[in-house]
Amino acid sequence: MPHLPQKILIATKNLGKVNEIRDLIQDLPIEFLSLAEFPDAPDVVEDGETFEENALKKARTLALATGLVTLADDSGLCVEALNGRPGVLSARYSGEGSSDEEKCLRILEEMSEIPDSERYARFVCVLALADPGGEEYVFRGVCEGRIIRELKGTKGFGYDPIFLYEEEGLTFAEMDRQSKNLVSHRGLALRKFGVFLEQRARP
Ligand code: ITT
Repeated sequence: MPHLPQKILIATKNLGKVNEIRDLIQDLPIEFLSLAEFPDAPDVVEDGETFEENALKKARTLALATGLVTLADDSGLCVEALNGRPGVLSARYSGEGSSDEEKCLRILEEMSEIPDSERYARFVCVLALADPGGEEYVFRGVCEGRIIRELKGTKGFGYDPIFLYEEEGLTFAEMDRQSKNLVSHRGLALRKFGVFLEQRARP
């Protein structure tokens, strides 16, 4: 991919992700399209064992289906005391179609006996960029924190209300989008993606 693509499809159905991605990639002459503009796009079964496998599968499938350079995000929460769960199962932990609150409550329940000193967790985000010709790139970001014992805050999405970002003393759901983006797993991966695009924008 020697040149900057004119259009990039953001292949996610998660509005929380779309908002964070749009916030961070604003300054380049690229039109970002969403899946809302492709109602017939295929559903991708996320059956990989790693975030990388799933992100690449989503990006590759949608790039081939639409003919557009496509960016996909696979991400999730990995809790040390739960042997890395929910991990790649983050979106459907607590059952298919469960709400964000139900997913958070399930983690809290599973961790009820875990002492404060062992509640380490990390958010991981893998962004995959695929072009219909078969070129593929991956950008990864990780953010470390702790799981608290109740839900706190109403911003963000997913597991944000139970994830304490210790440097701020706040959960991600108590931080506004800009502050979260500065330190989050997705923010880090997106900045790597931004550098990649800027290198291609130079004449
Ligand atoms: P797409 O596959 O359409 O992108 P999804 O929500 O199904 O959307 P994933 O399979 O990557 O996406 O699942 C990621 C889940 O991990 C997501 O649904 C949240 O529950 C959680 N997650 C990821 N990033 C998060 C963040 O920044 N804050 C809170 N929870 C997050």
